Amino acid sequence: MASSLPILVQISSLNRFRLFAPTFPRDFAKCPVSLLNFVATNWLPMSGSKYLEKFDAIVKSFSRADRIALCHDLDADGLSSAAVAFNAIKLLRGKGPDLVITQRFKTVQLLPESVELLKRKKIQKLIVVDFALDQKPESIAQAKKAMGPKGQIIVIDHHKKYGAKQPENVFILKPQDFSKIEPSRYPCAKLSYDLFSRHVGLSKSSWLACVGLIGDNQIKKWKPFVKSEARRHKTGIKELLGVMEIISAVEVLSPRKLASLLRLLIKAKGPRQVLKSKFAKYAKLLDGQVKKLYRQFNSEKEIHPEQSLVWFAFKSRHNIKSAVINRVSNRLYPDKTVIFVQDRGDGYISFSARNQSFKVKTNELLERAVKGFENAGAGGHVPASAGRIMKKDLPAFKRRVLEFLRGGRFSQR
Ligand SMILES: [Mn+2]
Repeated sequence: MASSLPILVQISSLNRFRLFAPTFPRDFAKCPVSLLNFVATNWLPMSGSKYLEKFDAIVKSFSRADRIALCHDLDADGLSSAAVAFNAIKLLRGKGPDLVITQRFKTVQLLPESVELLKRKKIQKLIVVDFALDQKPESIAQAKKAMGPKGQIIVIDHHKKYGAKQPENVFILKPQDFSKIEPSRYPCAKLSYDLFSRHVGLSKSSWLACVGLIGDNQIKKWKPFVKSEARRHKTGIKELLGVMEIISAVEVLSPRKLASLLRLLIKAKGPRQVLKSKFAKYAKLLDGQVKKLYRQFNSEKEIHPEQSLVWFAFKSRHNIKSAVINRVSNRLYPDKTVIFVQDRGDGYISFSARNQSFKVKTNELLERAVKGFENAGAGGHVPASAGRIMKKDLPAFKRRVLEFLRGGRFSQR
């Protein structure tokens, strides 16, 4: 529960100190406190608790008069994070965000119309959850420009760190800053829940944190939390999983309805309200398509033993690959790199990669494999990542992936 957070912080700041101690005089205990303070504030990077203190200060400053916007990723963790953050802001200042931005498609940048909205709605504080806006510094600059000199951006995210320097009035908070938990194992819905729980009682939203971490494939890591919060809400893992599947299905089959689904998640008292809603039919629809693609995978997959790689290319109009690749990678090939390559018939190829063993950094593999390609992008977590290239670059992309994996690049440990 939330109370575990301060302990984590203590452990992580202790470790930082231990790392640093060998370069310090042996009997540093005898050093004047002022010298220690000087070293801590001037030589060391911001310590874990400093990051949390900064988060606390920002959150405490939220007032009714502020114009606040919330922007989020489109998957189950992204929507759950947004619902948790929405409810937290409402508790903090007696009023939810003034604007919720559910973008047209999944991306780590703010689309031009989103930037325009910030301007038109006179937003002063933008909160972004579950995507690495630091991957797009130009997006940060555009948002800052739209909000004016006093505009503030807060990013709560659990992807890898991209930008080294944070511009003024931009605060990017990731688990890496204050916790030893590998960031992909700390889904943003749980992260947001833990962070905002430092200020408001969020137990009514804890089931949403569970939905998010199930969406990001982290139920094993957080089993005690999920079990206790399921009990609190008189529900079970099966129902939480059902909500996750509904969000994923709407994301794939009808992304334009995500904004309305988010409003339901914010209002709902528990999973049952979502399972009974008009959105439930999408999960059934998607399930049929997933089963079909799973069969196609089994007959058409390519195994590359030298690279410990399973490669599968297919055509589909819907962005269905995440739902299937998770199943394949968890159930059949947890030890291998699995890559799905999807042709949606729009001149682009989108792809996903998984490696549940953490032996290959799939995010860095994909980022390198698209480098220099026109209109291309890639990113994500060590065990789960994705991206897009133009169709003409597919042969070169595949050649690079095979070469990188054969050479053992992007391997860990
Ligand atoms: Mn996430």
